[in-house]
Amino acid sequence: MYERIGVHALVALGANLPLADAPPAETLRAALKALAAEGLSALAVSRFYATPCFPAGSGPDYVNAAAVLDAGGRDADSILATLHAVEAHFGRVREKRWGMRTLDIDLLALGDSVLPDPATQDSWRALPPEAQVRRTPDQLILPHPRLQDRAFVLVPLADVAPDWVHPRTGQSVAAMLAALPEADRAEVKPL
Ligand code: PH2
Ligand code: MG
Ligand code: MG
Repeated sequence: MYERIGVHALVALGANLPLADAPPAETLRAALKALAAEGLSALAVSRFYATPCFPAGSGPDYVNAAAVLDAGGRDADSILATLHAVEAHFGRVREKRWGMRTLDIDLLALGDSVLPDPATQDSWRALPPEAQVRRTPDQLILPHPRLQDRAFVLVPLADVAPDWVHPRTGQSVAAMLAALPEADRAEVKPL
């Protein structure tokens, strides 16, 4: 397993509903502790940001953050299972896609892995916006197919992994962020 030593998992965290009395930012901090307790320690954590809900008008503002986790040699399915377990612990009920949530943790990338294969990643990444609403992948796609589109993901990610390079496009996080409209970036505000 020597080849996996040092592989990092990039994750996005988000919440737009309080959990019991805890506001979203508190839930994100607790989730990072829970991930560490499950063997996924954060090597770096971004600032926390207030972001308008996407799609616009579909709910309260989110708090979003990103982290670099030490993957500890684990594969993507194992990491994903832990992310889902931590989401469940913090009250996430997986019902409505893009609905409101007390905690969402998305696996954005695992080193330079491309899953399930390059052609499939490319086709999901290239999906036009209308089709993105209608179609949901039934398997894990890495890097996350919408990574390059969303300021609420890229602004926090640029705090912790500006030099990570997308294995299919060759673009760094900093370059993907610079390619977004300034209006999108301006909506993502540090707490
Ligand atoms: N997550 C979603 C849907 N919409 N909007 C913002 N601002 N931040 C999110 O993390 C987010 C969203 C689905 O996971
Ligand atoms: Mg999610
Ligand atoms: Mg999400």
